[in-house]
Amino acid sequence: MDVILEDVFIKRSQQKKKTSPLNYKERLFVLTQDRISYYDYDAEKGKRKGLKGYVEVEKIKCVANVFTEDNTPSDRLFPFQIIYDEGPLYVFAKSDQIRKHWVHELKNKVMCNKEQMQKFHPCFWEDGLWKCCFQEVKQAMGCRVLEN
Ligand code: 4IP
Repeated sequence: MDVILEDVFIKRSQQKKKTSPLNYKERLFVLTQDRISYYDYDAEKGKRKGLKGYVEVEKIKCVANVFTEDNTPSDRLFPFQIIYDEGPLYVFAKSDQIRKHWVHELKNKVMCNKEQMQKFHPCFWEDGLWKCCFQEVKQAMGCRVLEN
């Protein structure tokens, strides 16, 4: 499949299980026509290693920036979220320009998806609540209208 975009990002663990750890890993993200895939990455050799996960483009319901919190480490200043049925996948770009590029490209690709969200959460889901609206249910309806 042709590669549309490829960049090294930090990603937050999706915490699919209640017991999953909250951690951040450097991964190589590759956008193709159908999928966003992320791979383990050898930074020294600049080489792609094993596939760690992927999200199908047609399952994405929303793509948006996330509000950067105070005292954020310098490698996590440009977060964005890819929301699909599993919840949000949080990704951190190295610059605002790279983030803009990905968000723009992804928004274009998901524009015609069946399930789209009108509202989203502009802050992170963390420690069992949404930091924007303090709702304690992960599936809780977004608290801000998504602008395009
Ligand atoms: C893992 O932590 C990694 O962060 C995984 O990310 C992540 O999977 C796991 O989350 C999390 O438990 P450990 O390496 O310390 O085990 P990656 O796959 O990039 O290595 P996701 O789902 O975020 O890809 P859960 O929720 O899958 O358990």
